[in-house]
Amino acid sequence: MTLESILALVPTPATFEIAPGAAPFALDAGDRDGAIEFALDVIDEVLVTEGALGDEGYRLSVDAYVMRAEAQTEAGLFYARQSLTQLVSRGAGGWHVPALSITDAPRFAYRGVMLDVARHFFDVETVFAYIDRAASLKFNALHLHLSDDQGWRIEITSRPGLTDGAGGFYSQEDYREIVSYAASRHMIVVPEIDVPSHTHAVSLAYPELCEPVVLNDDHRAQAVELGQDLPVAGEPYAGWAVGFSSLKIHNEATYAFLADVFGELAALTPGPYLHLGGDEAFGTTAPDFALFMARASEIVRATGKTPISWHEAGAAPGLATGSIGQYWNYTTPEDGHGEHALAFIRGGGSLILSPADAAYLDMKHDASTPLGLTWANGPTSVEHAYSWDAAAVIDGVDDGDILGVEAPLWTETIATLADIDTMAFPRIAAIAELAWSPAAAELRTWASFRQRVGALGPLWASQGIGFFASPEIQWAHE
Ligand code: TNX
Repeated sequence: MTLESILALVPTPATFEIAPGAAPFALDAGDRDGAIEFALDVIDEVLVTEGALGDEGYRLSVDAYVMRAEAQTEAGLFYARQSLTQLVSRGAGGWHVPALSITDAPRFAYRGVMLDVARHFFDVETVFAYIDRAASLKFNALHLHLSDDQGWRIEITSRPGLTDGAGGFYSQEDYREIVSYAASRHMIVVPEIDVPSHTHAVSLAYPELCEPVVLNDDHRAQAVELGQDLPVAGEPYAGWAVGFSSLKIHNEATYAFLADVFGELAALTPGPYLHLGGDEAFGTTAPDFALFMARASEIVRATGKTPISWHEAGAAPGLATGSIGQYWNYTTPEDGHGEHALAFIRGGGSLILSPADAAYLDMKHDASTPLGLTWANGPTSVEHAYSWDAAAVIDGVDDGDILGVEAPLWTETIATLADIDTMAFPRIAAIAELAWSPAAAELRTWASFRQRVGALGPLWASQGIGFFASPEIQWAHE
């Protein structure tokens, strides 16, 4: 394989033509970073008003004399530039971009990555770095999991006790900076406050809002297996148990709290969505869960934002109309999970697909991976992360019901940017392609993907991304 013989682009474009044997656009010799800077300077960028490129599409044409990008929006030009960056390579005559033309637009409007900043907190610079990585793969949404049992990570001025705990949090000014950095890379921020469970951190600051800890046999067995303490009322918790905490559901003060929190978040967030969690409420009865999710989702909607919740909330008949469900069960759904997901579509909403056995970036790559978890059907290879289709997961759900695809990164075992990189890469590129590339795109195959992703190794290395050098991929060295 030579780099010249493949179109080294991830996600692969909707359509393209390579001019075989045509002279490439030559760039000044120099180090790779320098070459890329030069390429971005010389590209001829044109905003067009007509055509079918849409909000995010672009056309790119390169020959020996000119590199030209056309789009109807700044976002489209931005994606043309991301493609160009990946297409720079070194051939016999130095750095160049092959002669080609590409017409490209995304399959799904929502292409997300999630970072859990609650289990481990990540500073603003690290979030910026993750935004850069995601934007380079044409993701357009950063979902921040801002609260969990282990910590509350966003300043809420009306409830100042929430951020008294250890570990760190974003001031509202920090959050605004994240939002504007993301916007400059054409990404929205989707903030998540996970309720009614995953709220032990709330109970430390405002115990009157929360139920006592409810433990089950799984919690006890897991604590023994992992050698971790069980959660205790009134004490900070750093273990991996889930679903033992809950807000009080029959208490008006809970809903006043939610109105304050989601009200402040809505005011800070220009994007259209607020995520309210709703997963793993193991200590809550089904009727109480339904009542809570109905009221909480209406509180979110009253802020003017569209509520997103994890798909379990589809069990709640009174969920706010138009709610979006984020599906986390497997690429082959277990009993009941597909039905809960379908409830969002019946309720006038749509789905974001994040099947845990394929899209969860915190699953181990293989049995020897030091970081990560294995609960989602064991480790997740790059091939498995790649080899599914969003419209084939849930019977009766097709492209029109799907808002998009998201790759979550939970951080029980992940504490640094290097940890993020080694867990996310290269699988994040597989999810990027699932989210962007049309199912029928010529190169949307595993055989092609593993070559194209291998060709990106030198670019990632030059950007300081310590990707997992999966043996499934034949990595290029230059
Ligand atoms: C499941 S699936 C969770 C998180 C954990 C994650 C670890 C879902 C919505 N929640 O609470 O951090 O597994 O992989």
